[in-house]
Amino acid sequence: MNKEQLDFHKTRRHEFSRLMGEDSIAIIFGNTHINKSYDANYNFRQHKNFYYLTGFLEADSVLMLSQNGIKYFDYDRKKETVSKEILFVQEKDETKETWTGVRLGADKVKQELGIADAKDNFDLPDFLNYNLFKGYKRLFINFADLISLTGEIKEFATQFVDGLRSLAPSIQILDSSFILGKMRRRKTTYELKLMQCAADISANSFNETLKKIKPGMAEYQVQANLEYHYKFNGSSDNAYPPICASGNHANILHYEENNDTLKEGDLILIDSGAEYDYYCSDITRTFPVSGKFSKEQKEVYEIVLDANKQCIKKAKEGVKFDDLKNFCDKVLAEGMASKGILKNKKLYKKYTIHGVGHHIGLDTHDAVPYRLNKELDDKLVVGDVITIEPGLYFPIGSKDIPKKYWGIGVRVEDDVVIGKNGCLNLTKNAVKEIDDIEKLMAESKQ
Ligand SMILES: [Mn+2]
Repeated sequence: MNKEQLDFHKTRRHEFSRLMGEDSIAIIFGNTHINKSYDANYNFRQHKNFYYLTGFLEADSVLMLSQNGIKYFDYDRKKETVSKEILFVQEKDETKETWTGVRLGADKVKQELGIADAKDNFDLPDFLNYNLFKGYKRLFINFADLISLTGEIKEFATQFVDGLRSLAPSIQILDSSFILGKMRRRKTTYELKLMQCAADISANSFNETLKKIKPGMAEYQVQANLEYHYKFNGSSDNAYPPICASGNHANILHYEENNDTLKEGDLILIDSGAEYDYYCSDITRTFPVSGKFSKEQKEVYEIVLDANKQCIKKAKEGVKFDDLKNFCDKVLAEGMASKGILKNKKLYKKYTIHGVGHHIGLDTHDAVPYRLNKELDDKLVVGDVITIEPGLYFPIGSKDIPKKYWGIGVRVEDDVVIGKNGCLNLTKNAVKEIDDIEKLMAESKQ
């Protein structure tokens, strides 16, 4: 881990401890393995909040934090010790490491992760039973994740949950997610660099994939092209399952089957993003399968692209997320009316369906609180990263829409960083102008 990353996680731990306040302690469980079938597990992915605080990628780890310090009897040093941060990790084990990979071990935590103290994770139950709850008023814990723990950590956690009952009258037990969500909302310079990497990998992969699209291809082959470029360029995972929705499938917002065949004259809507160092990107582009938009497809696309560009222009500090959504709907509704697609403007919501966007960061739909929250109203602030993704959807059978538009679904989505006087578009390299799309597709056919 380089110094910049070490400093980032360190400042996150300090800030979290500060926000918890005095007389508080936090126990944050990392992820454990999730079984796929029989003796095979899913690929291990660290819990995002745990990652945010530590940068540590091993399973079965637990972080303890307290501003006042955590008192415990250290049997190695044979004296009472106080520590503001302790990481519990898997113990070193030659046999197990031969099968499942090298473990960092408690001895190297300070040097590698910059966390002051470390213990083997089997020390945890003792720690919880005998040393922990002396003089604390508040315990912060990631409750929702506690339930899904597996393996050895599940045993510790079960004992711990049992113990909570006897603690409950004397200590306030709180979920750690809210404070962490608030912290995760504003991205630091370090995080924005990683998000730009994720966005660049995705944008370039979209441009490369665009060149391969042609009638007769399977949607999963479009997906394979994207994923090849993600992985090849250093992405560790998809940010979410890619949506490669041709024709009328584009009108199902979370279509993930990707098993149909691309047909001449149809559009294909691709909503996908690479993850880079656990940070997500989220792009949607809509391309003509044959390389040229039809007249009707072009009309719909132009309205959506216009809304995308106008909203990006408007997004800056102080603008309310809800106002941005209303503005977006207005542009879409007026666009539909002016082109004679929708006569009764009042019905626009049936065809715009979703909001203008969402926060993005370590999660695609970033786990941050906003909207309808008195403490944090929905005004955008510097360092927010949001998606802007207007769409129009005309499924086959849409009553209020002329038949020639049926089966068209268009969305254009970018990821932007909110600044004081405007925003920075992280995904601007993914082509979205009609001329650029058609030109790239024509070039690739020569
Ligand atoms: Mn999105």
